[in-house]
Amino acid sequence: MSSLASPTAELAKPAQNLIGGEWQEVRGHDTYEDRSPSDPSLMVGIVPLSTDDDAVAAIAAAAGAAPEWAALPAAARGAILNRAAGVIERDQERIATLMSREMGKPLREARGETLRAAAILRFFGAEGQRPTGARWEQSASGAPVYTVRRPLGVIALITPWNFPLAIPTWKLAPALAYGNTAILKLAQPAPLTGLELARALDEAGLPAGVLNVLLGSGSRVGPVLIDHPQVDAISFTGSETVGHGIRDRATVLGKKVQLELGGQNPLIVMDDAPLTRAAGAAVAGAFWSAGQKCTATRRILVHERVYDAFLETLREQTGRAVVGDAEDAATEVGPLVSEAQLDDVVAGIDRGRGEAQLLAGGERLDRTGWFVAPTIFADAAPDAFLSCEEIFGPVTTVSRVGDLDEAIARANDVRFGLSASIFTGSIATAHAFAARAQAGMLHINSQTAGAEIHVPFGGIKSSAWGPHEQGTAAVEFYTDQITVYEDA
Ligand code: UN1
Repeated sequence: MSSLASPTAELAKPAQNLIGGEWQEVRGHDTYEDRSPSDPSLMVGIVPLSTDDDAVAAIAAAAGAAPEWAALPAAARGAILNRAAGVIERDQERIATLMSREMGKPLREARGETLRAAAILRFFGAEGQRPTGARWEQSASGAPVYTVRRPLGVIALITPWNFPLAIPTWKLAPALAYGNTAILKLAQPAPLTGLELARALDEAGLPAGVLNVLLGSGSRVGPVLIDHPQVDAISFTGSETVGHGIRDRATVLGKKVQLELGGQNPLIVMDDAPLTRAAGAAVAGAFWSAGQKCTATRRILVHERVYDAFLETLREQTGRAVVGDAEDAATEVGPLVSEAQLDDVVAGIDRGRGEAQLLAGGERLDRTGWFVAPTIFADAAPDAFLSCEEIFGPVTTVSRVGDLDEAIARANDVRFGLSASIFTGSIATAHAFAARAQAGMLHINSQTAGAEIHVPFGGIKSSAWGPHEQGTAAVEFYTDQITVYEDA
């Protein structure tokens, strides 16, 4: 804790935007208090609400810096990303502690997320050493025809609070690596963690204007970012409603849009599954970080032959999950990010009580902070609210299924398609699941959450729009592909 304590004077000063290479006060006077969800009496910082004028200034700075940044060799851009990775690694413990305090992510996971951000920067830092296109021969002459990638220009990155460092990084690192400049809008409930990414890049020598950071409310500055003619593309992670609104508005303007939205992720437990491991994955997927992941396990579909045995181990493991202050290294289930989020989750649980049987939890915890007990409902009907909608908290459902066909049909019977898991000892069952489950990320014998940095990440159906993110997929969104016919 002491590593973070800021002098009172510094706390009293509002955080700043980064625009055109300068840390600037916002062009308005409204601020809010950023408090710790584990203990709301603990102030983390004072954050200003950016205005339309701040957004316009950020866009102008990004547009001004774009030509020179795009003209640098990719390896030179990558060297800056690599140096920023080193800064994050050096400051790992301080950043992880800030993340835990500000967002309520348990320290164990916050440490992992911090290192994940550094690894993402290193992956994209090496893009300058990888192929940028393919080369063929023209049919009649044998002369070359090849593809190249070009940056899009200025990209707005609108990021959520639940991965307050990793998601800004996995949008920003490819945006910059491929030669774009960016405006990064950090989420209102946990923006100070994301500012650490900007600080690291600043320290690493990123030229002025290449990255511009806006604090404050998305509903305030979002419309400016979406509508402004100098913004070429928008990448957004967050709710389905907001995401679809951004898509509908931006695509009409001819902009490229990438959305990562919600999930209603199933985990299937077959009768040949290792039950203890499957229950461990269900607990981790449903309850770690208090279920505040779009990849969290919302529905557990269990073969009827092992239902009772699975339920027993699930309840037992849920009972053992360590709920506590996010900054305690032993904590597995921390608080919800804010009181508003707590109210939403409690309202979802109350609605669930009317449609399914409550097996565990179901209450706000009687302690300081925005805590809800890990909650399990049984036998929610396929069309129940609990089965169809995303409650963004430590809430999951468990249901009986008769066979694999029924499990896959139930798994697919939602409008979302982000991630899905199966636990089975059978290769044939696993392959049938891999062929038929409707989700962008499928897990065989592992939990629904979690993502490797070097592989594509993204959903299908209503969980996403546009190209996938991360790893080898990121180039599709952040560049245009151009084909060059080269005759002498
Ligand atoms: C993960 O499961 O580690 O907002 C990543 C989210 C997702 C990221 C999940 N876009 O929760």
